[in-house]
Amino acid sequence: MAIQWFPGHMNLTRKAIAERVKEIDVVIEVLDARLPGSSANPLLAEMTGHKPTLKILNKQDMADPVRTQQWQDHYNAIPGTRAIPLQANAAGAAQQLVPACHALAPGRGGLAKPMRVLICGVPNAGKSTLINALSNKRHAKTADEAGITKLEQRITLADDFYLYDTPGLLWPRIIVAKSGFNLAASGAVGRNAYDEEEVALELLDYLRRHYAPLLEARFKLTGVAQMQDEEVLEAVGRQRGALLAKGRINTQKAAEIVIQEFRGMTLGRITLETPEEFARWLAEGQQLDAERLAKKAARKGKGRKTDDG
Ligand SMILES: Nc1nc2c(ncn2[C@@H]2O[C@H](COP(=O)(O)OP(=O)(O)OP(=O)(O)O)[C@@H](O)[C@H]2O)c(=O)[nH]1
Ligand SMILES: [Mg+2]
Repeated sequence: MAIQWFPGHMNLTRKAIAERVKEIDVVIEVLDARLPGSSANPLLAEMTGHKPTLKILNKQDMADPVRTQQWQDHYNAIPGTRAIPLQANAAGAAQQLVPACHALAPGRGGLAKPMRVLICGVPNAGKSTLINALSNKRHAKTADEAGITKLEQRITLADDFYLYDTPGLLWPRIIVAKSGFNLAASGAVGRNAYDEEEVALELLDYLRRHYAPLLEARFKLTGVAQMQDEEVLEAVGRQRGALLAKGRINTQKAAEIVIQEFRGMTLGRITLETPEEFARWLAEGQQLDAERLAKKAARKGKGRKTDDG
C-alpha cells in the first residue's frame, strides 16, 4: 500500500512557509543525500520556486559518494539551482553556506537589508542540525525521529543574517510509491504511517540488486541477487536469531533490524536512487496518477444522468 503522511501540523507548516516565503531572500532545501529525488518536496517547489534556492545534499557521510556526485551534477545542470553535499553535524562544514547564500542574493547584507534565509525540507533531513552548526549553538532541538520541530523558529546568525528553521514538511499525496518507501526507510515518515515489513522488503529488494556485497557482508549471506525479497528477510531473521515458536522466523523483528541497520549506516554508505532511476519512477507515478484520475472522472460521469444519454 502507498505510504502517505500529512498530519495536521504539516498543514500549518505549509501555510507558515507560504506566508514567510514572501519576505525571504534565499531558500535552503535540505535533502537527504541517500534519497535526493524522493526527499525533494514538490509542494515546497511550488511555494518557493521563484526564490533563489540552495539544495543541500545532507548526510553525505551516509550516502554513496559516487551517487552523491551524480546528484550534484544533475542539480547543478538545472539553471538557477545549486547543490552542495554536506555533513551538517561535522565541525565547520555548514559555514560554506553563508557565502553561498550571499552569492545567490548579492543585494542582501547590512543592517538595512539583512539576509533572510528559510531552511526547509522533509522531516529528519537535518534542518535543525544545520542551524545549530551554522550558529554554533544548540538553538534547535534535534533527534533521529520524524517531526521534532513543531513550530517555525527564527535564529539570528549575525545582525544582518537571519535563519528560519521550519518543521519537516511532506506533501498530501505521494504519487511515486518508491519515494514513500524510501522516505519511510530514511526515517522521514511517522512510525504509524507505514508497515515495517513492507518497507524492509522494498529496501531489501533495492539493496540486493544494487548493494549485494554490503548486504551479504553484514548478514553473512551469499547469492542475495538471485533470492526473493522474502527469502532475504527470513535469512536476516535467522542470522540474527529473530525466531518464533517451532523455529518460525519473526519477520517483523527481522524487518526492524533491516531498517535500523540502514539508518544506523552499519550496512555501509548507501544511496537508494540515481537521477535516472528517480526520473523513471516519477514518470511512472505520474502516469498511474493520471490513469487513476481519469478512471475517477469516468465513474463520476457514469453516475450522472446526461441529457443526450
Ligand atoms: N550522519 C549524519 N547524521 C546527521 C546529519 N545531519 C543530521 N543528522 C542526524 O539526523 C537526525 C535528524 O536531524 P534533525 O536536525 O533533528 O532533523 P530535522 O530536519 O530538523 O527534523 P524535523 O525537525 O523532525 O523535521 C539527528 O539524529 C541528527 O543528528 C549528517 O549530516 N550526517
Ligand atoms: Mg528540526
